[in-house]
Amino acid sequence: MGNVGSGIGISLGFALLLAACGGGSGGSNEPNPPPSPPPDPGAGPAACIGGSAAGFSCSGISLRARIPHIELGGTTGNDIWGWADALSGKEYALIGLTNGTAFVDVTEPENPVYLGLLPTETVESPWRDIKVHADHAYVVADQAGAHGMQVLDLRRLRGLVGPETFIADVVYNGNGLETAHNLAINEDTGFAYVVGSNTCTEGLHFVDIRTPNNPMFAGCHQGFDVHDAQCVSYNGPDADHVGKEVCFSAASDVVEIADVSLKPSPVSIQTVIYPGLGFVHQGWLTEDQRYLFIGDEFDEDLFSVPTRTVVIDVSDLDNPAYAFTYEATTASIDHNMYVLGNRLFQANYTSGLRVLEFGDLAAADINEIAFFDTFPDNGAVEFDGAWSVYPYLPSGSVIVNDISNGLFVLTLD
Ligand SMILES: [Ca+2]
Ligand SMILES: [Ca+2]
Ligand SMILES: [Ca+2]
Repeated sequence: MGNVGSGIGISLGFALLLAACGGGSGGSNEPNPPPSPPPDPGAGPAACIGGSAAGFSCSGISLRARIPHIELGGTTGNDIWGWADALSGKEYALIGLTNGTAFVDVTEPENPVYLGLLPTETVESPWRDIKVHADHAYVVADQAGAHGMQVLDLRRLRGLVGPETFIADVVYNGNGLETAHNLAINEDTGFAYVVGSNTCTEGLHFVDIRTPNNPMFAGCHQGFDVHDAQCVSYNGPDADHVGKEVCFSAASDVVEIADVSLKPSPVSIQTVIYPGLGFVHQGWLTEDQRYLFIGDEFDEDLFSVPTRTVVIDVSDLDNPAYAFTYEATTASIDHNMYVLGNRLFQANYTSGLRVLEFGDLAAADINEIAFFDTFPDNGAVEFDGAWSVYPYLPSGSVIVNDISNGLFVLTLD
C-alpha cells in the first residue's frame, strides 16, 4: 500500500543532489549557508526497511509521521479515535491526552496538522476516552471529578489552520454522570454507552445521542463493573437475537452479553469466562458477529504468559463458549484492539501496533502479519507504549497513540 519507499528515495536523492551541487560551487565566493539541522530521526516519514523505520522496529508497516504530545498541547497520551469528514474527505485524529483531547488533520499522512485542544473539563487524568457519532466527538475521563461527557461538533474543525483552544458545545452530566472510564457508541442507533462511571453501579449508562448535541439520559444496565464494551445492532448467526441491540461488555471478571434494545428494561443474556482470566479489559467482534476477541490486561503479569488474545465463540448468544487463545511471541500486555475485515489491529503497550490476520477461527487460524513498535525502550510487561489504535480511516492510514511517544500515522506496506 502506498509508495512511501519511492517517496523517500526521491527525497534522499534530492537531498544528496543538493549537497553535491553545494559542494560543486567552488567558483563562487559566497559563503556556504549554514547546514540545516538534521531532521528528528523519529519523526518520519520512513519506510520500514530491514526491520526498522526511523529507529522503530517494524515489519510491513511504514511510518508516515510522528508528532510528540508536547507539540499537541499535552505531555502524555491515552486513547485515540478518528473522524472522516464526508463533506470534505478530510481525515482527523482525535487524540486523548492527560490534559484534554487534541485534534490533528491527518489527511496528508506525512504532513499532519495540529488544529487545537479541547481541554479537560476538570483536572488531568491518565484515562480519557473518545468516540464519534454523527460528526460529533464524545469524551469522558476517569477519576477526573465532575468531568461529565464533553460533546464537540467536529464540523468546527473545517477550515481551521492553526491551533485553537476549544470549549465543548455541551457537557452532559445526566443521571449525575461525573467520571467515567470509557464509552461505546452504536452509530446505527445513536445511543452511547458510558461505562465504569460513578453512575449505574459502574455498568452501562445509556445516553440517547440521536440529536448529537442534546444527549439525554436513557437508563442503566447494572450488575457488572464494565470496563469497556462494544454495542451493536445484532445481525449475527443467532436467529434468536437478530434485530436486537446487543452489548458485549468486558466486565472485569466476566464477558457479559446484554440485550439493551429496550432502554428502560435491558436484560442480561449470558456471561462467559475463559481460562487464565486476570482482568477482562476490552474486546471486539468479527464483522460477521460470530467471534469475539478479548484482551486481558492482567494475565501477563499474574500468570507469566506471553501476550494473548482470547477468542470466544458467540455464534449462540445464549451459550457463548471459549474457543481458543492466540499466543504471540511478545511479552507485552495487550490493551486495545479493533477488527477491520479479516485483520485485528492491536495496540499492545510496549510492543506497539500488532496486526493479526485471521481465517477460519474454528480452526484457530490467526497469525501476526505486520507490526510497528512505537515503544523502542523495551517490550516489557509494563503500562507504557501504545495505548490504542484506530484503523478505520478510509484512506487506510492507521493512527496510534503511544503514551510516551506521541501520535503515529502509519500505513501497511
Ligand atoms: Ca493480556
Ligand atoms: Ca441463541
Ligand atoms: Ca517495544
